This record gives sequence, C-alpha cells and structure tokens, in this order.
Amino acid sequence: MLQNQFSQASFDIVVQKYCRYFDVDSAEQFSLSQWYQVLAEGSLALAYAIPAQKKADTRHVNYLSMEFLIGRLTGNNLMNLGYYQQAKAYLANYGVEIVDVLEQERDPALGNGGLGRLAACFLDSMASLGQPATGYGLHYQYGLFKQAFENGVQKESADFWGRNDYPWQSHNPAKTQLVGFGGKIQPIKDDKYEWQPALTIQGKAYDLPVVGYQNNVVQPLRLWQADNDQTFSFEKFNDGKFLLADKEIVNAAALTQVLYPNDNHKAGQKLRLMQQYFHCACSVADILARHLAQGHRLQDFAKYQVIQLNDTHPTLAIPELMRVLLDDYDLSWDQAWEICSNTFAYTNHTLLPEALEQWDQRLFKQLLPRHFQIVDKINRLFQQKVRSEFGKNPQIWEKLAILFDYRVRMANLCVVTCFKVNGVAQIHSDLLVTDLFPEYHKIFPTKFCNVTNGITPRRWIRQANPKLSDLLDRTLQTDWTKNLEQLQGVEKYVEDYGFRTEYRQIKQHNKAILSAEIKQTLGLSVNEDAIFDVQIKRFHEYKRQHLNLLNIIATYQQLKDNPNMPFTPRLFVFSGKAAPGYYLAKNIIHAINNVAQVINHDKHMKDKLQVAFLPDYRVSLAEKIIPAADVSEQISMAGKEASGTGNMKLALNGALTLGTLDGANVEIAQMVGAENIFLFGHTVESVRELLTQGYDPKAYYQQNPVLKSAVDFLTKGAVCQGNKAMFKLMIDSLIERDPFLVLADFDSYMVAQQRIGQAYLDREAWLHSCILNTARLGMFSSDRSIRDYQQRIWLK
Ligand code: 26Q
Repeated sequence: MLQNQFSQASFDIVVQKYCRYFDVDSAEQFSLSQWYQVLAEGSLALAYAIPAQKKADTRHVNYLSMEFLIGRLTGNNLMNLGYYQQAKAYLANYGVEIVDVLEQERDPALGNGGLGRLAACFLDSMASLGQPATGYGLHYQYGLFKQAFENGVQKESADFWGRNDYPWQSHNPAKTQLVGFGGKIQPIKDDKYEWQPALTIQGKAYDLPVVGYQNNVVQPLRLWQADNDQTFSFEKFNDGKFLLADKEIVNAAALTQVLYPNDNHKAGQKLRLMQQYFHCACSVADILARHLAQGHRLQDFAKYQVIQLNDTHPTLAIPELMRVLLDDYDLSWDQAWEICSNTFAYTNHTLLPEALEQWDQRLFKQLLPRHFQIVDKINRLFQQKVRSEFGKNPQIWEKLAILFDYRVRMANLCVVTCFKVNGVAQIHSDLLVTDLFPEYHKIFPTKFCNVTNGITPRRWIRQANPKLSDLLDRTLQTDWTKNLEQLQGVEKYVEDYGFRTEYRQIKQHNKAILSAEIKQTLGLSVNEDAIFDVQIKRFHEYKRQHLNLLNIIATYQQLKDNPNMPFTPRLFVFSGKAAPGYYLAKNIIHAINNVAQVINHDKHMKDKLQVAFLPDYRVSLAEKIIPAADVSEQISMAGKEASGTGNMKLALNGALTLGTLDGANVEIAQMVGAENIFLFGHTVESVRELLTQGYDPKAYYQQNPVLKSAVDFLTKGAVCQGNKAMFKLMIDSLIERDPFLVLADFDSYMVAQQRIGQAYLDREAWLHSCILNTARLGMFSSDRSIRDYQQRIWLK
C-alpha cells in the first residue's frame, strides 16, 4: 500500500514536469514516446530511492567486460522493483497500454552476441542473489550496427542509440579518471618506474542501475566514456620527445565511439587496443579507490576484491594493477604479484584460433611502454617455472610463452596470472584442458574449472513470455523465477488436461504474435500451424546456418518433384548479423534471403514451406521470437560452440532442440533426456577421427545426389538471377575445404529434420516433450551459474 502511494506520487511528479517540457496541458496529450520518457524517468527515481546496501564483509565482484548487451531496461527494472503492476495500472488510468509504451524503448546494443548478453544476465543474477558486484564496461556512442537487407544483401548503418538522452544512465562526475598513452618511462628504484605518457584522456563514468529481483538491491553498471582531457597540455605534447607517434593527433572522444562488430574474431587494430586499455585503466583505478574508501588496507585487496575477466578483452587490467601497485603505491614486485595473482580470474569463451587475441609487440610497446616492461618480466619469471617443470624444452616454451614471435598473447597472460580459469560449458572446459592448455594444466592442475552458462529467468521467461509465466505461477504457487529448479514441479502436470491445454494455447498465441511481426516486417503471411523452426544467432561458418539452408533447398526440391509426399509444414525463421568484413558469412545471409524469395513466391509452397529472415536481430526481437519457437536449431560443428545460451532460452520456452553434441547442448540433452531432443551429426570424437583420416568434402558432394542438387540450386535460375558466381564464396568453401564439416553432417541433419516432421504429427507426444523441456531446464538459470562462480571461484 505504501509502495503503491509512493510509486503513484513519483510518477505524478514526472508527469507534471513533462507537461511543462512538452508544452501540453495534461498527460492525455502525451504521445507514446513521451509516455516512455515519463515511465523511464519515474522508474529510475524509484530504483535510486532504494537505500544503499550496507557494506558487506565479503568479496566484491568486479565484472570487467567490453560488452554488456542489456536490452530494454524499463519493463525489466519495473518488474524487478516490483512496480510493474502499479505502473501498468497508472498508465491504464490514462487509457494507455504499458506494453505499447515499453515498445518505444530502443535496445542499447552495447554488445555483439553471446558474451555480451551473458554479462547482462550475470549482472541481473548477481543483484538478485545479493552478490555485491559492479559491472565495468564502455559507453559506446554507436552500438552494434543496424542491419537491413537490400536485394537480400546485408547493409549496415550506424546505431545512433542516443546515449546522451538515454534515461537510464546518470553521469557520475565524482568518478572521472585520467588514462595515459604512449610516452616514456624512467627508472626510479628497483621495480618502481615513472611513466610519462604522451597524452592523457579523460574517462567519464556513466552509471546504469542494475536492479535485483524484488530484493531491494541496486548496484551499478559503470560505463566509461572517453573525452578530451581538460588538463591536457599542448606545450608538453608539442615537445617532440613526448610524441605518441610521428606527429599523430589522437581525438580522445573517438575512443569510445564504436563497438567493434567482430564476434569470435580478433580485430588487431590500434584503436581496439586503446579501447581495451582505457576500459581497464578506468576500472582498475575505480576499484582501488572504492577499496581504499571503504577503509580496507591495500594488502587486503585480493581478500575484498575479485576481478572477473570476461574473455581476454580486459586482460590489460593485469599489468595495469601491477603498474599502479609498483609505481604509485611503492609495493615490491612480490607483493604486487601476490595481490594480482589472487585477484584476477579469467573466463574463456572460445577455442577458435582466429579469436585468440594476440597483439603486435611494437604496437603494444609504443602505446603502453610500462605495461610492456611488466609483461616482459612476468614472462621471464614464468619461463623459469616452465624450465623447472619441463626442463629446457624450446617447443613447450614456444607454446607457453606470453611474448613470442613479436606478439603478446593475452590468453597466456591470463592463464599464467589468474587464480582460476573457467570454460562456459562442461565439454568446453574439458577441451580447454585437453586441447588448448594441456601444458598449463600440468603446471597448474587446480587452476581450471567449469561454470556452465545460464540465462536470467526474469527476462527470458517472466518478461518475454508473460502467458507461460502466469500459467507457471498458478500451477506452482511459488515465485519460481527466484529458484528455477522449482520448475521440476510442473512435471507432474505433464498429463494434466487443463495444464496441457493452456500450455498448447500459449505456444499458439505466441506464434500468432510472431506471425504478426513477420507480416509487418516482411509482408509475409505465414501458416501459424506450421512447425516454427528457428535459428537465431550471429552468422558464423562454425554455426552452420548454411547447413540449415541446404536442407531447406533439398526439401524444396523434393516437394517440387513430389508435391504429394507426406510433409509437415515448416516455417524456417532466421535472424542474425554478420560482421561487416566477414564476406563469407554475408554471402550465406544473401543466399538465405534469395532462397526465401524463391520459396515464398512459389504458390505451391504456400502454407507448406516458408522462410522468414527477420532483419536486425537484437534482444527485443529475441524476446518475440523465442516464446514462439517449436524447434531450436543448435547445429554448430561439435567442439566449436563454447556453450551457447540461445539454446537454453529456447528450450526453457518449450522449443525442442535440434542439435549437435556441442557446448551446453550436451548438458541440455542430459537434463531433458534423449527422447526430448533431436541430436545428430559428428561428435567431437568422430570429428577428430574424420579429420585424421583426411576429410574430402568433394566426395560427399559428388556421391550424394540430394546434396549435389541442393548446392547446384544456388548456381541456377532465379536464386542467383543468372549470376552463377553470386554464391561462389560459400560454395567453393563448402566443396573445396568445408572447415566445419557441413557436407559431412548433411545426411544426418536431413534425417533428423525428417524425424522432427514425423514427431510433430503426434501433437500430444510433442506437447509432452515441450512441457518436459520447460520442467527440466531449471539448472540453466544464471542464478545457478553465479552460485557456481561463488563456490568454485570467488569465495575461495
Ligand atoms: C576480440 C578482439 C577484437 C575485436 C572483437 C573481439 C571479440 C568480440 C566479441 C571476440 C569475441 C567476441 C564474442 C564472443 C562470444 O560471444 N562468444 C560466445 O560466448 C558465449 C557466452 O559464453 C557462448 O555461449 C558462445 O558459445 C560463444 O561463442
């Protein structure tokens, strides 16, 4: 009741304020976007009205990530604050639907995909579990590019998301930092040096509130924005010996202008390295300042702080903390190393060699001379350790060195320094030890562990699927979002007529909503009774969207040849972006779009086979697609997808997985049981076998007429508009090299698709499996992941 009055009053104040701003007599005249401003600002006030937590005596988690893909905040924060219903009623008084208002919000796209979204889910879970934490990231001016299709080709445009008027952020001027680059170093004494940077840049803090789920916790996501340093001295700069590089002028504000659009691929550019250091320097300084301000001693740093590195992108925080401890706080090397090696923990998200970050030594040294010196010493000290373990063995040293062949290897620096290294699904953590870091594992056997990824049930069911959430609320009579394992409780309703009917109706309702979205964006009327088969993720060869495409083409050809063959209608839904410079991935997007054109315009395919590629995949679009899915495509080549998290979101919302034994699919299969998942394709072991035997993709192409004709389809007729070379990039790659075994898995994939078509005909059995998927997915809550981090890493 008190809460009710409170939220009412705070919204009234904002309404009054905006009546003036917008120059209208009353709120009745507000547009939806004006209501959005009112709702966001009112909610922000409510979030910050929560009193600060009293300082806990536990370790504070500092989550460093170059990406936080948070999605829309207003609905989520209102829900977590416990004010959603009141806000809804408040707007209803004005005849306004809250969902229409929430649709006005733009997604802050401050991340590429899985890694950035995981960081956002973890912030939600840490706040919801009361784990004291601060997220540290960058306040990019442009988030991930917007995607449109022109004649089927991906076109990128800038995502001007409006960081300056974004209602959820507050500039926190007390937290501004200064960051140096370039210049030179002077020895002071022992390991103490003085670094005289060539230029300094200001880092301004922009805070977003992370609201815990109905537990009165609010903690910051702190995003750093670069700006020109007001105290910048041109005199000093013009003095030749301080120049960063030959007369190079750096516009500081450019540093945080754009998010690099690569996913699972390194960039190697100077600006990216500068971004990384800027992120780390601001964050380390802020963590130290908070630690000392709380009255803790410097030597207790590792006792009260942990710094979790989200992949190697924030690795520079390691030499940065060393530098500050040595040069600014006069610690000895051993004291500083003791602190660092007990503070940092590293999460690896990929085994792909092309994604492992290595920086050019000359570039590194030029930008960060003092850090290079520190890394060099870490490397030399580590060499002694390697010698004592393996003797003088140049081959092993070549593999384990941090500095080698004029490169700085970030993953090696992380493994050597951090007290824990974790992978993101069991199979990935195993491969990390056996394939990527076996020698390190021998030296540091207890360093490696697994924490399987998770997703926040607040956003990925409660918010995205309100109808299913309501059914679960009524069935379980408890708030299952706080403890997702309680979903097991629905298992006993799997044969309950009432429950089944509602569950089925909810899926159908969600499919109708998605159909309307497809109609609106693509002008395509889809068959709502078809199987909604979805593949939504970044475009990458290893994720094999082209395997999906080849099956679609082959199916189309079969239906053309044999119009009366038994077939369960399908709608294939795609969504996802390709990195702008990844031409092969863009070629796959183009091919899917053109095949969609042909199939969707073939009147014989109407309501039988349809393809919808929704442009501009983002969190808010995922929230619409996922609840409507029947089949979840998780078809990466075994051993390549570290975990996946879309797989969890889809299965939780009652889609059946069609997948390889890769990443978290393995654990999903264990949880739901073999009868409730469709597995196919080579396993990690059989991939290994095939590759040692020598893989010849051309043989598959020549020997399988169905496959051959599907591939050839792309060089004929309307699909390529007479341009045989249109999809050459993709086709040549498949036939000549096929690094991700698309052709080797084609047969098994088609068979699995046919099994799905069969299985769907028994709608009762299908529904049974869907319900069991929801019931058995509780362990994939990111709350469980965070508890694992606490037990296996942070609280050690
Ligand atoms: C690196 C250097 C320069 C520029 C960009 C990058 C860069 C950026 C993003 C490298 C990698 C990424 C993103 C990687 C990623 O999203 N990995 C995914 O992480 C998920 C969360 O753990 C897993 O579920 C996915 O399996 C994994 O692919």
